[in-house]
Amino acid sequence: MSTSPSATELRHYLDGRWVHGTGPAIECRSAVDPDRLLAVGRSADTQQIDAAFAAAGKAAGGWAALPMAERATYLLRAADQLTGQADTLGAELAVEEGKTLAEGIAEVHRAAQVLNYVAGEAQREAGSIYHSPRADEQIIVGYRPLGVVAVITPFNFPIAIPAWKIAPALIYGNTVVFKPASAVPLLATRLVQALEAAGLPHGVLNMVLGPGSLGDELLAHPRLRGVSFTGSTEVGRQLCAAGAARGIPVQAEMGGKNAAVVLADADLEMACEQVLLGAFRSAGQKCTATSRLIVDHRVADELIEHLCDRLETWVTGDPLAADVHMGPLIDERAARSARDRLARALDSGATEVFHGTAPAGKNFLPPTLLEVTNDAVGRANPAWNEEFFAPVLTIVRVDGEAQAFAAANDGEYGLSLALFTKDLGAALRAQRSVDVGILHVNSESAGAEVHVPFGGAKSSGYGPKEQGRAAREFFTHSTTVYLRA
Ligand code: UN1
Repeated sequence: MSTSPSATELRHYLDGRWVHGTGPAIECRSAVDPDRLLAVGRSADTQQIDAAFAAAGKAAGGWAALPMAERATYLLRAADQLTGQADTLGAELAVEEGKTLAEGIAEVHRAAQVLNYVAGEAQREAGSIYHSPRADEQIIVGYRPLGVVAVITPFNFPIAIPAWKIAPALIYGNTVVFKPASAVPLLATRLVQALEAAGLPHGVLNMVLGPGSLGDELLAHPRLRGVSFTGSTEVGRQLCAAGAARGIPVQAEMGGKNAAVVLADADLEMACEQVLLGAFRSAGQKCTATSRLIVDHRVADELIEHLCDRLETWVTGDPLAADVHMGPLIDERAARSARDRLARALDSGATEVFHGTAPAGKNFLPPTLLEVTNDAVGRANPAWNEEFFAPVLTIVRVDGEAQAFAAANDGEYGLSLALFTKDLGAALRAQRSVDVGILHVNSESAGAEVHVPFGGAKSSGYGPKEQGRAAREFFTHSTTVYLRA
């Protein structure tokens, strides 16, 4: 094990100060080379979590009282900071998380774009006015912040997801206790630093670092008024239960097992390119990644041949290298779990259609195509119904649109569907019959624009959607005012 002398010191951000942790030791290793220690420190302990909530509680009144346009200025300045540093931070992100440099830089720009969009809320409508049945009265609906909210984020978008939760929390007047995934404290720290450099008042945003178990402590804190979480369905469900037990709203974005449906009339070349991006960019580690390919049997052989040809040239390796398409998984545990699931899938009857190459590093997995049958045996295969969060795509052949949509609806998740067809009618029928929060027609299953709702159906999501105006639903409560004058 090499302990780099340049390992950064991990610190928590409490009431506008960077402080050392007083809990158990924590560390951050590069996804690319787990022997490379990037940062070390100590977890936040119970008293520090308390201090984070106390600071957020103290700052809440003053922050909520500011005009929204003033709150927006902090977000705008932070966005400028991130844009100016996008190349450096993108490279740091690639080393920490393992996605390619291009994806890392794009993610930093996306975080800035989120901050800019959310800041614009100060120029949008603030509520609604209704007619009253009584003379001299109108009914006004306005929005108030929840108070102190917790933001708990996953490893796979180390700066974009924190930005898309923290920015709306702040703009609507909440104060925040932020706990990023333990694997990616560096980019989380960069976001907090950008907001600090923007002059954010002390206590408005606080960050505590540590293992997942800190989440339970946040949920138990008496000052907590709401939680926004993205991560696994298992953890999400626990947070939902804990929130419900206390009567606190929880917004949870959880797992996915997203399909690309390729109908017989689709543009196969385009479908092939989009399926590749959806399944293998970020090594399949997106809740929106394509992990099922449901293809009409009339075009299946041709599409699969196309995919195999393209995967022959798909380079897995150092995410900082220019010609690389895909980096490693986040850590050894993730890689081990994906390998175990793959082995179980093959044992349960899945056929391996393609097995790519990958460097020997512990966290690397090659792109893999599997096929299962369109029957009860195929449906029971883990490759069909479990989220691998890895570069594995499971193919099933179907006969026509109705079978395709039924296959897409099979299972507990309902986040995103990518449909490939030239038939507008088929697109509209998909919207009416497939239970997903996001439907892409002729584009990959991943990707989210900042100004429209994001989130899933069934077990993929709980509580109001994120992004766009939808974010207001979660981060505020409404007051209905009967105004007679
Ligand atoms: C995207 O598809 O670009 O955790 C965003 C995730 C999702 C975000 C996906 N919440 O992967």
